Amino acid sequence: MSEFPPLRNDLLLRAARGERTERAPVWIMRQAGRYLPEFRALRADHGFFEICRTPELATEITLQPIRRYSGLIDASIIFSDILVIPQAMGMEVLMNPGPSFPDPLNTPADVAKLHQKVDVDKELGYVFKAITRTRLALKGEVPLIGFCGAPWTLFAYMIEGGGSKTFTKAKTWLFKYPEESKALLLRVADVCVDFLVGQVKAGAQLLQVFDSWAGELSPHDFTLFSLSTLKHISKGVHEQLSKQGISPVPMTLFAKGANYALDNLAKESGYDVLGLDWCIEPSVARKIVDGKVALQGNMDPNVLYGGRDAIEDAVKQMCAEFQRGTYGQAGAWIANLGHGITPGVDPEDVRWFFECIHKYSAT
Ligand code: 1CP
Repeated sequence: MSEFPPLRNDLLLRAARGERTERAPVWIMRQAGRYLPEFRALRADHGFFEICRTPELATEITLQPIRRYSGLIDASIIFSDILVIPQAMGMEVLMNPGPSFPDPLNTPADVAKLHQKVDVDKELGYVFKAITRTRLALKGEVPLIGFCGAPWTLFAYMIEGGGSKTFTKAKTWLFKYPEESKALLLRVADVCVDFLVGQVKAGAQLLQVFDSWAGELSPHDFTLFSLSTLKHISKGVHEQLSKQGISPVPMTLFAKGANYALDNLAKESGYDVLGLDWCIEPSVARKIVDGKVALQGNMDPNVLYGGRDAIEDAVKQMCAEFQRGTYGQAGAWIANLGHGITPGVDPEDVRWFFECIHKYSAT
């Protein structure tokens, strides 16, 4: 492992470990992205996956929001995509402008087309290089988050061949081929474990798993098809790190739309932080998780289109709700949006969001 400069802002890591902090650490999902003119300028000259695969470019883009919002932002997240795992398993993925798979998995027989074993150092070593490079370039200003997609969300892309409104193809697999589906989900989960462990070895200081399509499943099917693989990941990462004598890092699960599962996730998923979307009141979430985990979230990203007053009101409300709790580790909160930031937002309104979090979350 490389030697890295000492961390100067550990708010995120303290909150993730359940500590109540002097103010809420804040970052934004998809903070390096199309709403930033400096991102669009660089992206104009380079393909999406070209950036992901070129450590210099991935580092540069990861640092863009850190430079722009220096002193206001408390975490960086490595620039990459959840779809690098299907690529590592042997699938072709294009970005035009959303993700598309020319050759998706139509039936269980197509699983034979995937690589039998995935050597993450060989297939995803470019992410590890980008992480080490970024961690050095950050000079300890803020911690660096590594991430991957959750098996169910990746499975859905691999079968649908892109985004979907109905998830008909992926769900056909679940209900027509449940055993084959579970086997594929587990294969993806094993790659997730190796990939996340590699990211920690490369320098990631917290890991987030994105189950963006969790809310498409019924509570029963989430338990059956997603939860077991999410647990497999948290357990596998902890076991592998401990076997290799490496200290564990906090893990966050963002299971969008799965607020019905919060109780279960807090009790037995093995994650330190649960990300919330905006469809649950923070005070209700606090009560459900009862101090067992820290929470992250959850302003509706669209409030950022509403102007300064709307942003200030929403942040004030969110801070009051997250901090009202009297349950266990009530103050362990990482401020964020309830999903990724969208392309049309004014970067100066994002600055205002950060400033409001600093002001209203101070205890
Ligand atoms: O052309 C472009 O520049 C594409 C825009 C873009 C960007 C900036 C995509 C395509 N991915 C990303 C980066 C990205 N994706 C990050 C970078 C780090 C950061 O947060 O700053 C991260 C964490 C992701 C994760 C990701 N990719 C998720 C999970 C989070 C979420 O938003 O739910 C998902 C679902 C994807 C798939 C994906 N990649 C890109 C798009 C437009 C999508 C979603 C498409 C869809 O709705 O199906």
